[in-house]
Amino acid sequence: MPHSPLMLLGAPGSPYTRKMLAALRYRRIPYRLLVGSHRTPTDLPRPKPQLLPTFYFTKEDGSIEAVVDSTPLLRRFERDYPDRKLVPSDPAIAFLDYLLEDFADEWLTKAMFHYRWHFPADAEQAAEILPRWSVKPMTEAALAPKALHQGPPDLAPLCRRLQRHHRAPSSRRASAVISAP
Ligand SMILES: N[C@@H](CCC(=O)N[C@@H](CS)C(=O)NCC(=O)O)C(=O)O
Repeated sequence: MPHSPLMLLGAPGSPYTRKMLAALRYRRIPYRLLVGSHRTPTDLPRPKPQLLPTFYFTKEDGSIEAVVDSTPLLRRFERDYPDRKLVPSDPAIAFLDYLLEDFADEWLTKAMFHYRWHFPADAEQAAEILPRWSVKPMTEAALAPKALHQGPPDLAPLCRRLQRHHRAPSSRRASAVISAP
């Protein structure tokens, strides 16, 4: 049985963090969420690749291991925690469960990001809220929407990525598919 509570680094705006928090809550696995990103200074080890959420497990020798990737992590929890399992015991239904999980894990985020950034009111709200959740603590002045678009050092890559996302033809094609009736 792993150490309790489980410790994870994540952000409320990260769909994979939300996925894992939902699973932990359903399974009633105690956890401690450190809100931040890998740009937040900590003494914790860095995983490869540096993704959110990152879980920290204490190994037998007392050292801490940083682990990412929600799908194998969910399976690890199936193995490590006996109660309220997510994967059905019937092998055929378990296969369907894996299929649905993989589909949602790989593709549902596309719809989520579409609805986060496609409509101007949503995009404005996201641009206002997300940096507060994912970047190291900053002053209100540095976080002001104007500063967000001009790009202070930590936010500039995020702004550039968002601008690319809006202009890319493939993203326009994906938007049409996602929002098709
Ligand atoms: N396959 C990973 C994906 C995790 C992931 O993409 N997390 C995003 C945040 S929701 C991230 O850390 N992105 C940072 C980046 O791409 O540099 C999982 O299932 O946990």
